[in-house]
Amino acid sequence: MYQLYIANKNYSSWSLRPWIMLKALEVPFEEKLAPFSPGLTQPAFKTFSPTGKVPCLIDGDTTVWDSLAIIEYLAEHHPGVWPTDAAARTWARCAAAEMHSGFNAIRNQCSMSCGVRIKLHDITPELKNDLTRLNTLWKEGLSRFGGPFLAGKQFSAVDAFFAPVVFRIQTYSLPLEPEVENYYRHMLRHPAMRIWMEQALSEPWREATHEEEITRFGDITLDLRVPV
Ligand SMILES: N[C@@H](CCC(=O)N[C@@H](CS)C(=O)NCC(=O)O)C(=O)O
Repeated sequence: MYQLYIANKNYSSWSLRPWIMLKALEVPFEEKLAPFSPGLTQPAFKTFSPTGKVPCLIDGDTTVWDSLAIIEYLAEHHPGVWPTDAAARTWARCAAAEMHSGFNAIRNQCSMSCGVRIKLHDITPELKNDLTRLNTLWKEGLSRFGGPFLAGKQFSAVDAFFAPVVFRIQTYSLPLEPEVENYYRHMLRHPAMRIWMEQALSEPWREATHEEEITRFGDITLDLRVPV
């Protein structure tokens, strides 16, 4: 059985991608959750991942690190990771790659913390640009492939790549255009998203660096996590 190393569900956006993909495919796996220790780097992660980062998938003798590589590894072994329709598949790959290498303002100014709600001090021009692009991209996928997911009827890897953004939109009340609201809500209702959220809320850990990142650009208005 696969082993998937991840970190805190509350904070670890990259971990969510392969985790939700495996759940959506109904592929069994052993979840190995390594909570973040204090600080910027995680030397303990080096015991299972060559980069010292999560997520990391172990399949027997094979180690697959980096969320995009894990998704592609899964695509080689299981149907349903990418859409079957060629045009939808190409679009999904482009959008996932764009997420993997871009959207830096969303990533840096709205770091993932599923269990809190934040009022941003302001929407910087860089964040505004990312949000405009996000809305455009989602609108394009939904209108071209008919929804309810970004590349058509089935949840696919492109939705896995944007799943952390869905939680960020919720945390920071990021503005969405009406055409993409239903997608956002549909994703929040996805059974695997609900499980992730429920488990994130019940985590007993707080890590100072992540907590500091969350409040650098805004103020916490609500903390739904179990008190520690
Ligand atoms: N490009 C990598 C990024 C992985 C990554 O940065 N993971 C963070 C947690 S969400 C991490 O492990 N940080 C620990 C560290 O940098 O020491 C991927 O897609 O898997």
